[in-house]
Amino acid sequence: MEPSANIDLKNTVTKGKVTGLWRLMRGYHGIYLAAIISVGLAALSRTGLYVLLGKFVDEILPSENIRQLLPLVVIGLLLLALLQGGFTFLGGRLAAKTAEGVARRLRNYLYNHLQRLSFSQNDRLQTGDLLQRSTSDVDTVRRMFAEQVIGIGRISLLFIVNFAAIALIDVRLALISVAIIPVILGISLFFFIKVGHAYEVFQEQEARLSNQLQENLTGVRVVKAFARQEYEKDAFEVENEEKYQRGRKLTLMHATYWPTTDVLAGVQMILGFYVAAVMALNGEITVGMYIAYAGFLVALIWPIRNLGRLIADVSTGFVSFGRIQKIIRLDEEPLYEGEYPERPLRGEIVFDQVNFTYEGEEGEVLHDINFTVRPGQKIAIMGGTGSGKTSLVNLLPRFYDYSDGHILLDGAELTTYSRDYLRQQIGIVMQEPFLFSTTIRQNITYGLTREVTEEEVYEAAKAAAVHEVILSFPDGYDTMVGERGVTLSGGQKQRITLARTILRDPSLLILDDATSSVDTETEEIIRNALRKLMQNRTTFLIAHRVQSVMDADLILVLEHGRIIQSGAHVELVNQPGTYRRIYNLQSRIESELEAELAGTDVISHGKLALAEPA
Ligand code: DGT
Ligand code: MG
Repeated sequence: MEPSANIDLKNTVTKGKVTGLWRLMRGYHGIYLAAIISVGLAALSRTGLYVLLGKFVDEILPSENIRQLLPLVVIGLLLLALLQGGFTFLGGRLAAKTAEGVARRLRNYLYNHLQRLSFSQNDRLQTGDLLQRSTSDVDTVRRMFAEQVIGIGRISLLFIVNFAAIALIDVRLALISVAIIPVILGISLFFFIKVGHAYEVFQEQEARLSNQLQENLTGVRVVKAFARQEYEKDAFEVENEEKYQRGRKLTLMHATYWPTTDVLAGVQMILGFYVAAVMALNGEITVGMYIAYAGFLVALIWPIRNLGRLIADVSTGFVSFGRIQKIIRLDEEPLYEGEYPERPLRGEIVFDQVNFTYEGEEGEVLHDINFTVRPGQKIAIMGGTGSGKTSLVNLLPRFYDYSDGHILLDGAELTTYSRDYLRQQIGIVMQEPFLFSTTIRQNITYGLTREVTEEEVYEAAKAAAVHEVILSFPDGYDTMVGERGVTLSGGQKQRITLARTILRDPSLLILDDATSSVDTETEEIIRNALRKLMQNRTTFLIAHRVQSVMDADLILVLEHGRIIQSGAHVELVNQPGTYRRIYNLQSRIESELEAELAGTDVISHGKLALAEPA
């Protein structure tokens, strides 16, 4: 039976590293044990082969039945050789099965886990780092099971079996045969730990280099615009030189290690052969024993040189596993915890002395926010950059939870609703539009839980004033977006994400600067189309143009996380304050612009001149 690909790792592998790895192997323990037993049997078969060879020389060769026995011996030797090969193969297969299974488990888990991290956790993580941990670190753990642990098992078993076989011939000979081995092992351990460090700095440099390359490729327009090609080329050469130096050092270390241990292993072998030969001459051991001994000795010494490498690699496997554990330990956002009412949201919202601070940061981003929204109302939020507009609306789908005060949604505290429900009910057009590298249609229908007709998709696109644009692309709605497709302008992206949200037909709508990248005329079209959509639907609208917010039921003006003004347009323009100032400024620019376009020369005074007078 295949062990399950998905297990909940959260509560199992976050303990110690050894317990973690052990539990990660759930379902594979038997398979891995079988792998190690196979490897042991392979070692025994090899030893058996030399035992038989020794017996052949000592007992069968001198016997009178040599002619009858010879075929049997040959068959026996062949069989043992086959067994050795077969068991080695089986051990490798079983170890690989375990390694691949464990790696698949880790990858599956990490993928799901990363998707479920809370927003605040995501803010702190770096994409590159996460990628590294879910690919290269997982691979290091995979290799630990596929190659290193099984390799250490193989070498240890070979050592034990062959040492025992030599000891059965003669204990003194056995001791002499391993005299230099502690030295070889010591050097090997020392070397591979050093190599491990050198490899690490080499890898770091490689990462730096590819980072630089990637940044230069994505930022190639900026590099060219600032005529910095030469500078970037030099900077790259410096880093590349560093990588060359580190790579050379690494190669040099290897070039020293293998010949050194070759000599030491050679000395050990000569020592063994010499002592055994003397013993054979003195009649202490037979010629057959000598031949068998030669076979045992080779299997005892050569693999030892690799043991240090395997042990050092296992330690990097542990480091990688520790890095993965750190990610697994991060808390997931409990998406389904809380109420999931059957009915859609009505959209009545009360903010009552709400304060908000980003987790792990100093300083409140929102202070003492109070306002009330009746179902179906339109609330506009204005305010300078960084004043907290996005932070405020992000509280509603519970991307972040407020620190103090209350938010009542349809009469119940916001935090009693499940996040899943809120995100199904609330449609949000985010400030930074994001599209996936797939077709425009799939981008618009993304995340829908119901079937939609082609007609509905078109309607949504029309409401977002992007239908015509999409039709002008060669493949229409099937046009690919991103690197292998069309490159969209900021405003086009924004309108496609707007269509995506419109199609979801949410009970509560949030438009975070949803028309910031479109021209005034297109904005006007969108505004008219949205008017129908916003009817009877509570809508939050973040905008910078007074034109967009004028007809809102309630306008909130934010400054440094506080509401400094609130009310309808008529109230606000009739009181001194930020709103009136913005209103006057924007009206003036607009009328001057209109005058300019009409050809009247009223602009020549001062800074506001938008064009050279004719
Ligand atoms: P905008 O979009 O430039 O017009 O500005 P707002 O009004 O949407 O500002 P907002 O809410 O994005 O930022 C308010 C403050 O909160 C600002 O000091 C930056 C900080 N902030 C925004 N997003 C995050 C976040 O995800 N994590 C942390 N720690 N701070 C954030
Ligand atoms: Mg914002």
